[in-house]
Parts: sequence; structure tokens; C-alpha cells
Amino acid sequence: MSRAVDVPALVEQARAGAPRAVARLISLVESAHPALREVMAALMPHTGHAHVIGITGSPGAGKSTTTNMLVTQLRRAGKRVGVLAVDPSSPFSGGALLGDRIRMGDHASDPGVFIRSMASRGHLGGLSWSTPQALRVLDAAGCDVIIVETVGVGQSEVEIAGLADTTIVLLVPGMGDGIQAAKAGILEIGDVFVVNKADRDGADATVRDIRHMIAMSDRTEPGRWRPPVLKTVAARLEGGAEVVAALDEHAAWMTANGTLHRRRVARAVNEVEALVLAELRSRMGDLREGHRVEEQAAAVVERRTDPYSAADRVLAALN
Ligand SMILES: Nc1nc2c(ncn2[C@@H]2O[C@H](COP(=O)(O)OP(=O)(O)OP(=O)(O)O)[C@@H](O)[C@H]2O)c(=O)[nH]1
Ligand SMILES: [Mg+2]
Repeated sequence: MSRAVDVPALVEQARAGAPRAVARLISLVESAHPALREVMAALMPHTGHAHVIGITGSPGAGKSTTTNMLVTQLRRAGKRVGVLAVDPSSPFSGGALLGDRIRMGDHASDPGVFIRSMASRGHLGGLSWSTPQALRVLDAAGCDVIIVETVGVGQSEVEIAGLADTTIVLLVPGMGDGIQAAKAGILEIGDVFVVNKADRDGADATVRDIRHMIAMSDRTEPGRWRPPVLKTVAARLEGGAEVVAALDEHAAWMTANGTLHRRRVARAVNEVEALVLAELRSRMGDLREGHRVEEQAAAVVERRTDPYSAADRVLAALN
């Protein structure tokens, strides 16, 4: 099933910014291709530059429209931008993203913008290892900023936040949102809060609500980042400059005090653990297929051994 991959050539083309090579590398990630080990090793020296931004918010809040606005803004500043749309609920990329593709149409032919989608269901711990790898591809391709947006339903917002350097929490006017935000723990994960659809009634009240909740939380403690709360009308590209300024400020703050490094280590912990668990599960499957577990289980039932000793033997066989 897996075609032979000329990894050094692909990596070189991706580094030169060839969109097809970038797309191909991301589909290798999506399909958990065996060549990934070599791909990641080759990419590593060329990564670490991109500022990874996660956008989270309830369905329809304007994540895609805001992404489009931010890309416009970042392009004006001459930045090279990657957009990674992750669909954790689907094993297939494509269809579900059509709407988003159209909304990103402004940038579809801009060589300074990479827009890629990726499905991650069906991999064990899929999101936790596949997203960092896709981000690494875009990073090595020279992106200054990468925006990660989730699509589809049921995504874990907190999980997405764990994959980004800076997390934007997108809200829309309306009292309910503030309360929902607190409930969902969104207050804790946001580095920049954006009240989008500020052309609607109640935007200022929602801004006040969120500011109030931040003021009441432990996020005002000395030494912590105090998240700004901004207003946008993404559909009319209004407020994008302020959001980008806040993102830059957050990046500078994180770099200066070591937060960026700590966050990235925490992210790599998840990635490495996910790879270890996937490997263990795969070896466990092999043992099971060879009836090694069954042999031990039978010994337990026949009282020739106890379950702990049986587990010890299985563990020894995993190595
Ligand atoms: N009035 C108004 N509408 C907006 C604004 N921004 C986005 N919209 C509209 O809100 C709708 C949803 O926007 P999207 O960007 O698709 O929202 P999303 O969060 O990506 O949605 P999902 O990916 O489906 O969760 C679209 O019809 C947008 O045109 C805004 O600032 N004002
Ligand atoms: Mg969307």
C-alpha cells in the first residue's frame, strides 16, 4: 500500500516552500506512513521558528473567518503563514472542509500561505502525535506563523490548546457565552480572548464579562500573562491588527520568561508519550496474535500462576 518515498528530496522541496511537497508530507502524517520516522528526523533541524496559534470557540463563532482575517493581516506584515485545519472527528480529510476552503479563498493562490487539512481519527492518540508532526512540516517549510483550527464536532478544546504556543478563545456577543466559557474551563486556556461578531448587540457587555471573570481568577497573579480581551468583526476584517499585535506581544512575553520553552516541552511530552503508547499497543497486538497473552491467561485460570506474574511475563515479552 505504501509507495516508496524519497524522503530527502521531499524534505528539501518542502523547505524550499513547494506546496506539493508540503501537502505530501502532511498526508504521510495523516496516514501514519512508515517513512515518518525518517521524515521527522530530517525535518527537526529546520524547525522551532514558527509561532503556533490555536483557535478555539463554539461552532459558528467565526473561527474560519477569523483565521482568514489573521492571514490577511499577517501577509500584509510580510509573514509566511500556515493554516492547519484538524478534524479529529473524521478519518478522512476533504469534504467537511469545503466550506472552510471557500472562506480561505482569498489566500488560495498566495504562495506565502499554506492551507492544509488533516484528519486524525483512527490513530491511537491521533491528535497528540499527528498534529505536532504536521506542524513540524509547516514550520520546516518556513512558516513564521501557523494557525491551527479544529473543524467538525466534539473536538476537545482543551486538547487543541495543548498543541499551540498561543491560544485564541473566540466568543460571540451574548450573556450565555461568559458562563459557558467558565464552565468549559476556557477561561483557563485562553491567552487572547476575542469577541467576534462585534457588529451585533451585546459585544461590549460580553467583553466586560470576560474581563471581569479574568479579574476574578488566579490569572491576575504576578508573573502571569494577563490575557487581553479584544473585539473583532472578522467578516469585515475589522480588529485583525489588534489581534495580531496581541499575539506578537504574547509571543515576546513567552520567549522572554521561558514560558515558550516550558509549553513546548509539555507538548513534546504528550507527543512522545503518544508514540510510546502506540508502539506498546502495536507490540501487544503482536503478542496477542501469537497467543502469548492467551497462554498466560490460561495459566491464570488453571491456577498455575497469578495475574501479576502473568502480566510480568507479558511485559518482559514486549521488549
Ligand atoms: N455578523 C457577523 N457574522 C460573522 C462574523 N464573522 C463570521 N461571521 C459569520 O458567521 C458564520 C460562521 O463563521 P465561520 O467562520 O464559518 O465559523 P466557524 O467557527 O469556523 O464555524 P465551524 O467551523 O462550523 O465551527 C458565517 O456565516 C460567517 O460569515 C462577524 O464578525 N460578524
Ligand atoms: Mg470553521
